[in-house]
Amino acid sequence: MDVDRSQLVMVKTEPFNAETPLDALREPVTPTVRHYVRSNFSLPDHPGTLTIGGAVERTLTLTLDELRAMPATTLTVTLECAGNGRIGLMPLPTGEPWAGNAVGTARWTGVPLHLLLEQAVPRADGVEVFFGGADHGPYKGGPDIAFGRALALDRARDPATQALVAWAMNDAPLPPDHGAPLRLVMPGWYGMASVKWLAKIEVLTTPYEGQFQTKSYQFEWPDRPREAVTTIFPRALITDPAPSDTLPRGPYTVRGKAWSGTGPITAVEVSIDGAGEWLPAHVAPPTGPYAWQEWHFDWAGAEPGRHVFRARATDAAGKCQPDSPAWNRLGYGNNAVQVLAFDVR
Ligand SMILES: Nc1nc2c(c(=O)[nH]1)N[C@H]1C(S)=C(S)[C@@H](COP(=O)(O)O)O[C@H]1N2
Ligand SMILES: [Mo]
Repeated sequence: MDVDRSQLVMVKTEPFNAETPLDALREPVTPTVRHYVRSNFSLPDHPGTLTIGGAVERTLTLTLDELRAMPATTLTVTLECAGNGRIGLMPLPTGEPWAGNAVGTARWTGVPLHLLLEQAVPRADGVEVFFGGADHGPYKGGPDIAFGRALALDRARDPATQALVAWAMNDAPLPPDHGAPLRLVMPGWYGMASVKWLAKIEVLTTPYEGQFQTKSYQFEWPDRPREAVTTIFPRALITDPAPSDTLPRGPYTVRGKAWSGTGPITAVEVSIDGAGEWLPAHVAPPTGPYAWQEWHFDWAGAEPGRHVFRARATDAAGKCQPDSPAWNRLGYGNNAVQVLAFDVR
């Protein structure tokens, strides 16, 4: 299958990491070739089957055709990398220097995870479910390791989690960069939980302690105990104007997207030139439980010169965005309010 990487904003060529271009973020669903890519290793060969084993009554090995023949669900999901916005942290943590657009929304189609687990029948001593990717390589000068993540068994088997073993993205087979031929999609969680090139599901009787579970994707706060990275924090993104745009004098409609893993978004507010109060923007109703929402603000316009917009989102859980990022050693979860400068001429 061809890999078209020409329409992304490059962060690293190998392994390939790239952001969604801003104009693609104006669309309700991100076109596949413009959806950000985050990979820890080079593109792997996938065995072409999915094995479900470990602490189960029935070990299953399913072919792609068998998976495609099972009842499928389609869910529109906003995926964001936990490292998105890392370059806003000072001092700059190690890790990919993501600006702010390692986010995208796609329609994912696949088998609900709970149906697969029900077929395998987890044993009573199961505590977690491990998801193994086919990708691997030497990691940070150490030995060869593979990408893998685990979820609590109760969460993985709960239909309300709405996790999918997806075989289609935007109504077409998954492309190589997004996990062909199979991936997990864990709605509402930062992207690391959505294991690509999924080859193996294993019910575990003890907690998984691999690199990408207990060392990466941890908030290491300077002033309080570490926490695992899980659900996406609320964020409002301004998609129009673009940074450093020059706008004509007169009224202008500011537009953007807002999302949260504990959504829906209940309010977006805008601040202009830091003056006065935050003003309410119009927020569109959610199109699904895990998809971003569009918002806009009708602005009367301003005098010629440089101006600054800020936008902030509040979600159904009452979570809001901080004015400045909460620094953590590995640079995750920067959902500080965006500050966007532009000119009026
Ligand atoms: N097997 C595997 N799955 C993976 C990764 C990876 O490196 N290997 N990266 C994760 C991270 S950190 C993110 S943000 C998402 C990105 O998904 P995308 O490339 O389809 O946008 O994939 C996740 N799944
Ligand atoms: Mo990520």
